[in-house]
Amino acid sequence: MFDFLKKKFSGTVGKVSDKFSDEEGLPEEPTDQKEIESAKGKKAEETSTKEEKISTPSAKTEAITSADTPLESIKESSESSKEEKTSRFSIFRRKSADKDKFPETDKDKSGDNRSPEDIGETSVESGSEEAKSKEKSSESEPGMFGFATHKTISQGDVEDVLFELELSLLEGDVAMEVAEKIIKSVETDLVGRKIKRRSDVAQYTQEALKNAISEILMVEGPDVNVLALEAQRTGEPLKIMFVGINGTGKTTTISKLSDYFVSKGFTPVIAASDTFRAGAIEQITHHAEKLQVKIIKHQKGADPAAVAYDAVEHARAQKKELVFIDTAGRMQTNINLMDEMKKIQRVVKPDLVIFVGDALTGNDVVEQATKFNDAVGLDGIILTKADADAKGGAALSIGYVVQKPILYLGVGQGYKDIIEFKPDWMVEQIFGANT
Ligand SMILES: Nc1nc2c(ncn2[C@@H]2O[C@H](COP(=O)(O)OP(=O)(O)OP(=O)(O)O)[C@@H](O)[C@H]2O)c(=O)[nH]1
Ligand SMILES: [Mg+2]
Repeated sequence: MFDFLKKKFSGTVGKVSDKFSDEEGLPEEPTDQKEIESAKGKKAEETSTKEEKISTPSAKTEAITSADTPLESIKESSESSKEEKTSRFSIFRRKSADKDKFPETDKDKSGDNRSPEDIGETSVESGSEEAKSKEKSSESEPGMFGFATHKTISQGDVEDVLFELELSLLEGDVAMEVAEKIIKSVETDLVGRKIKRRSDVAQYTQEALKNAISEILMVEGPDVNVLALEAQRTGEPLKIMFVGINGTGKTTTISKLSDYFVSKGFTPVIAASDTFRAGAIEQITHHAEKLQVKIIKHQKGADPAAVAYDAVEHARAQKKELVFIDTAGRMQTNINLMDEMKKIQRVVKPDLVIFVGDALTGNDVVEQATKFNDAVGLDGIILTKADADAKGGAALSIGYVVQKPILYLGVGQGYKDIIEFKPDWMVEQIFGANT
């Protein structure tokens, strides 16, 4: 489902690693027992500094095998990225710098109590000193006692690869602002990091990409399961209105969710509030009968708000927990139909307004969601046809751009073809070794 993104990100890991593959002086892996122990200790320390779970360096190295050939593209150095470096990753950076200090025992042995800062080991994070230290980044930096050779990742090491990644993301229907955020975040995370062995590069790049994607996908929103349980407890039905343009899958999604919640022991009622399109009432009636779910319907052309109102009254009277309001598809530019949707909202006051969008339409679906959000205020998003979407750009972008979470993904035409969307799941789909 996210093969395109998976391939591009793993390609990026490979390309950044390739930059360091010919470097002399960097060991491939820890060589002696002492170094292995020290690496283990540092790894544990690093893991505790981040909320993100990180897999082992060897797993990360496997992930780079599908790297594709770099394009011959070079981007001019951007000034703005330098400002970013002191932003939200500064705490992480400080910790990262700390862990690069030499082991206590070695200092004691030598009697040299100078801190790494004293001997210029940690780059000075200001002004021209910083710029200089970054420029010479690919040079070998000998450690205090000669055994700990390391290099620092510079902007020059990553900018062409990241520029290429940005282009790929745009090609994969990732929204411009999301692609830019990913690139900035990865650059901020990587530039200035010290590496002691080549395998560090793959690991750090993968971590940086994972951090960026996790942050993009982290959008707070409602939990429909929790709200349904709350409705069961209080006896006041949970009213959900589904909106979107024509043919995105609203009616199908309502059928899928009806089936899902029936299987969980709830009793939904469907409001056939698409009184506009020919055949719409028959279509949803067919699904309701198949699923044995109550449907409230009026004649074609009737007031959709009145249908929704009746469905809510029925649910209240019969102590049913859920009201799913189907609505006619409408273009965000159709003022009359947009006003009709607002009328349903005024009359019924739905607890949740969910936008149903077609993942295949890429950037368009993000634009549509933005318009619907402006018109009625969305609470969540369902992306359909994810089963046929090879790019994944809409899934990556829509929640971040609209600042409403994706709640479910439609993954086929059958009633069971719906999955709850969890950011961690998508991160795993993109970066997991076995997906
Ligand atoms: N492959 C795939 N097809 C889907 C999915 N969801 C819906 N569809 C198909 O998309 C088509 C349109 O679905 P509908 O549910 O009628 O869409 P709608 O939004 O209600 O359309 P209007 O009522 O015209 O606005 C149907 O053929 C569905 O089977 C999905 O997740 N995957
Ligand atoms: Mg429909």
